[in-house]
Amino acid sequence: MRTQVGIIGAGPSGLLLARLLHLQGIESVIVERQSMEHVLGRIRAGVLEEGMANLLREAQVGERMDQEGLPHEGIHLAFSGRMERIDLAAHTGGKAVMIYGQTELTKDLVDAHLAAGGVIHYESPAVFVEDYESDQPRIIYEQNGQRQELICDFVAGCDGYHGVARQSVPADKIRLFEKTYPFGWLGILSDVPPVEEEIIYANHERGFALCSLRSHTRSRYYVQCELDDDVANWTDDAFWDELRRRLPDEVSERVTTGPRLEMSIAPLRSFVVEPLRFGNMFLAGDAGHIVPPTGAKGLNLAASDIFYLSRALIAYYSEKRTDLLDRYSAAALRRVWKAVRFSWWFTEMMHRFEDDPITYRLQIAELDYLTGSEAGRTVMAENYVGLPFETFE
Ligand code: RFL
Ligand code: PHB
Repeated sequence: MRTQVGIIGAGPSGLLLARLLHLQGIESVIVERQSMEHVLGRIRAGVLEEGMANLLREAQVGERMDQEGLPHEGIHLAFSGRMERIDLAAHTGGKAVMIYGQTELTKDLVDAHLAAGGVIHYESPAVFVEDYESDQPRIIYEQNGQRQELICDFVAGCDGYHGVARQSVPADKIRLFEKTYPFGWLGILSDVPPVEEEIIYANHERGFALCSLRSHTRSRYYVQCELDDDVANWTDDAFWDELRRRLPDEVSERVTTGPRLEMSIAPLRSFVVEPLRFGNMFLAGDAGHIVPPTGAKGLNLAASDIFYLSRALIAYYSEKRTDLLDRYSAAALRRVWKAVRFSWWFTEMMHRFEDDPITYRLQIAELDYLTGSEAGRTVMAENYVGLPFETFE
């Protein structure tokens, strides 16, 4: 089989790229390891920056997001029994974030792409990318137990942290930067009204907690847990008790509990690959970088990579320009590193690290300073709503 752009992975990165290319008449084929049901059943991110929301509108998949999504102009930081609201809009000239689940967004992308005749091969794991330095790179994948080849002009490795695109590159051609954190997040999804309309990030001596939501009737909560913890150790009641203990009293009293729709544990890591381009193969999204979820940047970084990559590929096919392809890696990474830094800083400020009383006192002093200063609030707000995409044309 032959196509212009071969895409590995039907997560948000791969689908958004396919959609933006399709709208410019550029052909792609996506190969995805999992089934469609599996991909659409994953519960992940929920906060979209304005830049990402705009890119989804450009990809003509913003309709349901605009109808059902909840624009948020503020977040709360809870610490020392207090709650401080950061007014995102007031500190960023009116910017907001959009609450809309990655699960819904992925469904919208799949529906639009298939309706437009797009090709996605599910249950077709890529095993290797060959000849990516040549002008005919090939994705080797499996389908129904048979080895298949997809010959392309370009390969987009949108295959997440465990993907094969990155692993097709010899170790001496790639630099990996990685930091793991000594804890995870235990998350619950439940059809109960959220305790607060806006997201709460809570620092507590027992550990971090997060109150988020998907709608007015569906809540998403997290508590920091041990890395080796297991969902099987947690009853619903144990989760709700632990969550309530970590919130200020006034908030804790208002938590509505209910049965889980889903419960899972996610590890936390910071990870960056340099560069993001290898000949005619490009990495985008989680294939190229991971951030801890504090700050909600992972999905948004996937979108900013695709912003740069789609423009670079479109300039190549429409004007035979190669300069944007040459600049992709540096432009994407510049924004990636700033979000990696923000996510690391926010993580360090909010989580419990061992039994070190000075760390906790320093965190509280930092939160007190940050929320008591206009400059501090602005730093938080402008990072949270998302730094601007660079001009890339
Ligand atoms: P994805 O979504 O992981 O998609 C990659 C796709 O590639 C497929 N794949 C392969 N396909 C073919 N052949 C192979 N060999 C393949 N290997 C892998 C996979 O099956 C998958 O379908 O990466 P993408 O598209 O780059 O999107 C990135 C986002 O999914 C990710 O950044 C966020 O979900 C991260 N993240 C969060 N980000 C936020 O911005 N806010 C959040 O609140 C947030 N919460 C989360 C998260 C990630 C989580 N994970 C990964 C456990 C919560 C969780 C639990
Ligand atoms: C979520 O709603 O899943 C969520 C929100 C904010 C975060 C992380 C996750 O920082």
